[in-house]
This record gives sequence, structure tokens and C-alpha cells, in this order.
Amino acid sequence: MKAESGADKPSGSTRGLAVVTGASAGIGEAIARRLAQEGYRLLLGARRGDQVQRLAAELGAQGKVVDVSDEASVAEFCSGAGDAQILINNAGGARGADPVADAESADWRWMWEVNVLGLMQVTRALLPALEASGRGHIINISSTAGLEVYEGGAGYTSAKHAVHAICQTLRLELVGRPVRVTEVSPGMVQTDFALNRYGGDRERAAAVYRGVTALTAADIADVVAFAATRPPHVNLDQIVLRPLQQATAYKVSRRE
Ligand code: 8X3
Repeated sequence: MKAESGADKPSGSTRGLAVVTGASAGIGEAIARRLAQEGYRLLLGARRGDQVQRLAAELGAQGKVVDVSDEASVAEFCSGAGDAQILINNAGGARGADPVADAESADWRWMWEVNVLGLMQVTRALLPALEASGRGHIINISSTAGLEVYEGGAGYTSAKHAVHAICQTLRLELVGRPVRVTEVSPGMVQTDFALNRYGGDRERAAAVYRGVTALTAADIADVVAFAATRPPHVNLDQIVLRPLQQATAYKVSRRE
């Protein structure tokens, strides 16, 4: 996808400040790399401070530790971002795949705190800056799990359905104000997502991607860059992308 848009790129200068959460690895890292190439200044946040600071140093960006589920941590993270123009809410993930009957409360609590409350807290903290920029943009990295459900997935799918609802609500609440809201909803992406979900069980995680050419983190970054670089009057509401071999979460054509 070609991200260049003369209409949106200020000539001879860098673009505005983009804030990326969950930026230490996977999709967040790929977005950070891509937005750096596109000329954005970056504030990168992640729970793993050493990793995010290493990436930030490489990209000439600012890197800070942030736990999006912790209000004080979010306040500290956002304190230097008064000129933010873009917010990429990427921090999130899944824990466990138990049916509701065997749900682990701690796993559900973590998923709701990071995917839902975390997204709300960073958004709330940065909304004044995004609006003041005159061309603000919130890009929420959601999931096809925000659109469909599957057995054993309710902790994660319910959290991502909440993200979908928040995106739609934000568009209603912000209409007429200069803040775009885009939901990016990927299906299967080859990252540590499954490894984290299954508590480091490599075999189980590998089975998720077996026989499938999954999306890559760079594919998602490509779509994010495209959305971000449209002219400011163009709002891409929702972008759903999946590997060619995936029709739904549970309908996947695997090579033998
Ligand atoms: C990940 C997609 O199908 O594993 O966000 O829930 S799925």
C-alpha cells in the first residue's frame, strides 16, 4: 500500500508527534519503524523499558516505560506529549483460551485492563493534545476478534468487541472536531501474540500458524501508515485484514 500523500505531508519538514503504545516488539515495533520512515517524530511506550528505549535510540525517538493499565504510569508517559498529533493504541494481547466455564479471573482481568481500560486511559490523557493539533488521529489496533467470536476466546473477543464499541462511540463524540478515529482489525499475524497467549508454550503457539502464510507485523504497519497519511478530511473508520488463507478465526485453509 502506498502511503505517500502530497496533501498530508508538510513539505520540507517532519510530520507531527506520533505516540505508540506496546512499541517494544511485534506490531508496535513495526509501526514505530514505519512511522519513523514516514517522517513522524515518535514517543514510544512499553512495559519493557530497556527494549523500548533501545528501539527509540535506534530511531532517534523518545522511549518511556508505560503500563497502560496504571493511571499514574499513563499520566507520567503522556506528560511530555502535549503536541501529540497521532495516538496508536497498540498495547494489548490475549491470555489463555479456556471456555467461560473454566475462565481464569486473573487472565480476564489482565485482558480487560490492558486492551480496554488501557486504551481508554491513554486516549483520555491525550485527547486534548490531539484536538489542539488541529489534525489529530487515534488509530486503535483492534482485531477480527472484535467482530467475531470463537470457543475459548471470550476473554479476548469480549475485550476487543469493547474496543470496537469505543471506536464507534468516539466517532460520535468527536464528530465535527479535528480528531479522526480508525480501527485496524487484523486476523492472524505472525508475532509473539500466540506465544504470550499460551504462556510461552512454543508448540501450541506454532500450531496456530501451521501451514499458513500469516500477516506480518510490517503488513499491519503498512495499513497504519496508509491511514495516517490520508488527507485530514478522510477518516478510514475500520480496516479489516486477514491472511488469504483465513476466512474467519476458525475457518483456515492450511497447507499440509
Ligand atoms: C488475534 C486474532 O483470531 O487470534 O487478534 O483472536 S485471533
